[in-house]
Amino acid sequence: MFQILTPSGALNQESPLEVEMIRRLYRAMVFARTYDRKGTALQKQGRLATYAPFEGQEAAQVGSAAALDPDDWMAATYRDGAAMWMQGYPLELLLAGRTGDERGGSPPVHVPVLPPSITVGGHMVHAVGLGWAAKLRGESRIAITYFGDGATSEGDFHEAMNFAAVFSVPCVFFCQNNGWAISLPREEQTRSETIAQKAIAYGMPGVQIDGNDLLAVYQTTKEAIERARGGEGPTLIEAVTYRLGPHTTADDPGRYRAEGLTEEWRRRDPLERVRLFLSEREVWSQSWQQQIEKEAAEEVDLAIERAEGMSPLGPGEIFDAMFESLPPHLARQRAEATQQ
Ligand SMILES: Cc1ncc(C[n+]2csc(CCOP(=O)(O)OP(=O)(O)O)c2C)c(N)n1
Repeated sequence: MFQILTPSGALNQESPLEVEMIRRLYRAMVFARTYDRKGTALQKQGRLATYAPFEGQEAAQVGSAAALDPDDWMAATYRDGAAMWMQGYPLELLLAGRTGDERGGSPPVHVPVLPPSITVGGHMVHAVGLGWAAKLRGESRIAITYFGDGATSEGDFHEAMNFAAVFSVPCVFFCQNNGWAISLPREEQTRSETIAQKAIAYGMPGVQIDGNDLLAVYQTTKEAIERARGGEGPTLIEAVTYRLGPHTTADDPGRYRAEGLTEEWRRRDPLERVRLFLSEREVWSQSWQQQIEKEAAEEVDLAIERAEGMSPLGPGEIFDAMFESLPPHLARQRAEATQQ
């Protein structure tokens, strides 16, 4: 498994990033964790319908998204808020989506990110379509798709991987192997020893990396993006990580996994090793930490305010996002729903 930054903050090899950039990405991870914890709290207060926390997966999401160009496409899941935010998806829309508000799924047109996919694996074929379209149009943008270990058991994974390899589509398949698909452990998901080795069957490179290592994630994703942009086709990255929290706010992981395992992974916290690295170089301090945590909390609170300040939807509007013109039975239901 490829690793650059060890859990104790030491380098196995030269860093692909300057210290100042690592500091910026650390700040982004602090921001992501703040957002994530507030997401869970909001759900518990009944202000979100459901929330899927990504605590423990910040390096995988922030490190990979940092390697993208601003117009590269992203198709991700309900657990990928940090990656989506890094690529420009407005936080207030991520939050609004979690209340069930359809407007949360319509980012501004200049944001190259699809709404989060709840359908496991379904968005992977969309990412391949976006990458293929970019290639046919002679554009230099690539597509990245994020998915979990469980998604690799879906037919969509096979179709997306095969099509991307056959047509040399500029696409990066980024699997966050976080150990579990709800309560199903990765070992019961597939007989393959690794997720990365599945790439061999499709005829593309596959690489397994320490997904809690910001630098390994950044470097590997950067190389995969460069391959894709250079016309060399797709890559599968397996970022080995761990979901420290529950699957969603409706889940109790105590029923299917040992607390000791989670504690073990807490010692491999993706933020802590970067903090140690920065501290060693004297570019981290307690006061800076407090300052960035405060700034993150303020920014997230503002997004919450904006999301909660959106005008309420009328009963007819749930019919409006799917069809250009409503089929007759839905038109009838819409009329009924909107009758005073
Ligand atoms: C097609 C489909 N089947 C089942 C579900 C129910 N479901 C939601 S999340 C999930 C597990 C997904 O696990 P994984 O792909 O490893 O991602 P993770 O949630 O761990 O990030 C399942 C089975 C769904 N949303 N979509």
